[in-house]
Amino acid sequence: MPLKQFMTLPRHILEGEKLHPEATGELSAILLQLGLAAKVISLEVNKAGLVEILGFTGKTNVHGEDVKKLDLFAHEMLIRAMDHGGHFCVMASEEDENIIHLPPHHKIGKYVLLFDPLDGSSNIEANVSIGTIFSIYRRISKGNGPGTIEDCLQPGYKQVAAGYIVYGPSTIFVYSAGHGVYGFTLDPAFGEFLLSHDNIKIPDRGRIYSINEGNYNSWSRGLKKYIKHLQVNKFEGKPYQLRYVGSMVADIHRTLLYGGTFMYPGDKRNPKGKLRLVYECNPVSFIIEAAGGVAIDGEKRILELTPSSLHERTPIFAGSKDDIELLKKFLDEEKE
Ligand code: FDP
Repeated sequence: MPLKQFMTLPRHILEGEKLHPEATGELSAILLQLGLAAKVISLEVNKAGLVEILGFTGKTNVHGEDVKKLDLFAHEMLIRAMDHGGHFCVMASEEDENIIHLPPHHKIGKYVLLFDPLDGSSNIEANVSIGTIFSIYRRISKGNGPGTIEDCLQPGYKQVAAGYIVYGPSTIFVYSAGHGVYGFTLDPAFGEFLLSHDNIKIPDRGRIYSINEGNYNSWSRGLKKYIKHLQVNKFEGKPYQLRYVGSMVADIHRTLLYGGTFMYPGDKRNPKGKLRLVYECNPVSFIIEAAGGVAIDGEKRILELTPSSLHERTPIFAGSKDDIELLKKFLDEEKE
């Protein structure tokens, strides 16, 4: 058995910390705690088909979408797992309209945690992969008191670490603290994440494109032409393939491993697309870039956009370097 199979997530995090003598161990503690929360959420997600947990709570989230019990469970679990370590000054979740302050009796720290507790949740009842996405920043607001909205609205390039957990056939935890991207698969037998994807590099080109083609008629001319280009051309002698799960974490994870493009464009009806800059696009763009890929909003690098509100949306085109460059040419040509 190759040695890497014994590299647990905690060991990997702690060994990574030793490479940075200046590290205080706080970031390691945060990642370890996120790993624990991921295990608890994974367990609950796995039970979804067995217990009567599915169904609506009768509430809607800030986007007017129905909130299912698992969304709330994951949201509350992450807060409970992360609010007492003394590492954060503020948190924000896709399931909450406002920033989340730490309970007054807990120490206030220097980091900021932003998360989408259960992404792709409209897929839960069909037993399709869903996930959790997280972002960690340093606080920028002055003083040692509670953090502010300013701390949550930083451009994505300021992320200290980011990652996601996919609850699929296996549960996989993918993270980057800026140096390399690592994936750990949960061994359900002894409840530990084991290194399964060491130093992930996204291929420079891929054969798969991923987009909700049902929106075709609302796309820009450049995007239509690009998709047509893929449909009539071949890559390494074989036709391009369309794959779209409709769970961003699952589509991004496949793109990371196999290459190609993941796209959620703006269109005539929704010029800013659907996906949220702070909770979804920034963390996955951080991962894609750390693996050697590219993520843009059609013009600019996603990580350079400064969010103006917690729940703002942005178009996103992310994936293999050469594929995104080609796509950008198509988008630019139609602008002229
Ligand atoms: P969901 O609505 O199921 O939560 O941001 C939410 C998201 O899923 C993404 O995970 C996914 O990529 C996208 O929406 C799918 O949107 P479409 O159904 O419009 O394709």
